[in-house]
Amino acid sequence: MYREETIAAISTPLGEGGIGIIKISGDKSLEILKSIFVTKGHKRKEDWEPRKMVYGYILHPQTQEMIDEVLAVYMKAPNTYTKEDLVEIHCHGGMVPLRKILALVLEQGAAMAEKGEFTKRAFLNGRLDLSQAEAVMDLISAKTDVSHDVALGQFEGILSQEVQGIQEIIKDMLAHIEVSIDFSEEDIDEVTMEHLLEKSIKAKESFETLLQSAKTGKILREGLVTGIVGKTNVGKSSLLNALLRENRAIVTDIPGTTRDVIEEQLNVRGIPLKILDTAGIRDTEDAVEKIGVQRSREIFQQSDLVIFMIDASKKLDREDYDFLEIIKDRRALVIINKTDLEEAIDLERIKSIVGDKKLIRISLLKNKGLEALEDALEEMAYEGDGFSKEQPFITNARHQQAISQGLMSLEEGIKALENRMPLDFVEVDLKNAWESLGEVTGDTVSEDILDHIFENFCIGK
Ligand SMILES: Nc1nc2c(ncn2[C@@H]2O[C@H](COP(=O)(O)OP(=O)(O)OP(=O)(O)O)[C@@H](O)[C@H]2O)c(=O)[nH]1
Ligand SMILES: [Mg+2]
Repeated sequence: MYREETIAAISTPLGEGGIGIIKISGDKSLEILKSIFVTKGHKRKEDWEPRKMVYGYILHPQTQEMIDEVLAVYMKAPNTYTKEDLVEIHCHGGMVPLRKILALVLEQGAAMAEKGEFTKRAFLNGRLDLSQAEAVMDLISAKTDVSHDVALGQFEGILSQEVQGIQEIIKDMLAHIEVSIDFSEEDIDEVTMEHLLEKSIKAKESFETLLQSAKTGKILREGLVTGIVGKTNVGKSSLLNALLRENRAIVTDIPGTTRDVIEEQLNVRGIPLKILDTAGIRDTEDAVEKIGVQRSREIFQQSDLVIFMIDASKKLDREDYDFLEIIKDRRALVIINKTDLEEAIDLERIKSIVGDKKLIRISLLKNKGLEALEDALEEMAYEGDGFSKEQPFITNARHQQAISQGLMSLEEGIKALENRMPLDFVEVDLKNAWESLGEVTGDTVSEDILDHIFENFCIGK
C-alpha cells in the first residue's frame, strides 16, 4: 500500500505558464535537490534552511548542462503536505524545462509519482482523513464559488466531524451493550433498553439529515444537468444565450434552427449548471433534424432538471400536453416565453396539468422574467433548503453509499432491540453501522477502494 521510495511529479498543468512546479516527496528529496541545484555563483549548496526559497539553477551533475533558472524550497518532515521531506522546484512554466528537470530528478533516484500519490501519502501518514483527501480533488475541480465552499468545508473536516459524531453515539451504545452482556445473564433491563432506543433514534435522525444533503451535494459538486426542451422556434436557444449572456447558439425565426445538442457550463448564483440546448421537437422529414429530435428526447429523459419551454402566442398541441403530463413527476420548470405577443395558450389548462410545478412567464425579446427564472433555478437546486457553508454535505456517491449502508445496519439494530432479540445481535448490527461510517473517513476502507479513489486524482497532487 505504501511504497517507501521518494516520488516526484510535475504539479502544474502542462502548457505554457509563468512558472511550473516539480514536487518531490520522501527521504531522498533533499539529497536529490542538492545533486542538481547550484547557486547563483554555480556553487553546490549544502546547508538548506527549511521553508526558505533559494534562487539558483538546475544543472545536470554529469554533463554540466544548464537546464533552467529556478527557485527551490525544501520543507522538512513532518510539517509538510505528505508529512515527509518535501522539495519544490519552481522553474519556467514550459514543457521542456519541466520535463527535463523531472527526468533529471528521476535519474537521481526518485520514482515517478502515481496519480494522487502525494495526497495518498498525506492520508496514509495521518495528515488528512479520507473524506478530506477526496475534497482536495473537489477543490481543484470546483466550477463555482458555492461548489468551492462545499469542497473547502469537507476539506476542513465538516463532514468527517458529523460522521464521527454519529460514530460516537454508536460507540456509546456498544459500550452499554458490552457492560450488559458482561454483567447480566438475564434479559436486558428496562433502563438500558430505554437508553439504547433513545440513542439509536438520535443516531438515526443524524443519519437521515446527512443523507438528505446528498442531492444538493451532488449538484454542487457535479453540476445540475439542465435540458431545455420544447417545440421548434419557442426560444430555447435564445434562453441559452440569455443565461450565458453571450450569443452562443444561432437564433433565427426559422423553425428547426438548432439541430444538435449544444452544451455549455453555466454558473447561476454559484450553482454549476450543465445546460443543454436541444433541437426543437417536431415531426420532420429532414434526416439530420430527425436525429436531433431523437437526441432532444433522450436529453429530456436524462436531465436532472427539465426546462420545458412553450410559446405564449401559439396554441399548444397534443405533444405539448403530453410533455406537460410527463414532467409532472420530474424536477422541472415550465417557461412561457414570448409573453410580449398576444397570448393564445390556455394557462388554466396548463396549470391544472402540471400542478405545483413552477410556471414562469418571460419575454426574452424584452429581457423580462430572467430574474424570476434564476430564482427558480436556485430554489430547485437546493430544493428549498438553502445553503450554508457550515452545513455538512454529502457530495460523492461513495460517501452516500457508505452512509446509507450504515443507516440500514442501524435500522436492523433498532428492529432487533424492539423485538428484544439477544443483545449480541444488536451488537453486530451496530458494529456494522460503525464500520460503514468509517469508510467515509477511511478508518475502515479497503485497499482496492483507496486505489480506486486516488486513481481519479491528477498527477502531481
Ligand atoms: N416576440 C418574441 N420573439 C422571441 C422571443 N424569444 C425569442 N424570440 C424569437 O423567436 C425565434 C426563435 O428563437 P430561437 O431561440 O431560435 O428558438 P428555438 O426554440 O431555439 O428554435 P429551434 O432551434 O428551431 O428549435 C427567433 O426569431 C427569436 O428572436 C420573445 O420573447 N418574444
Ligand atoms: Mg434553437
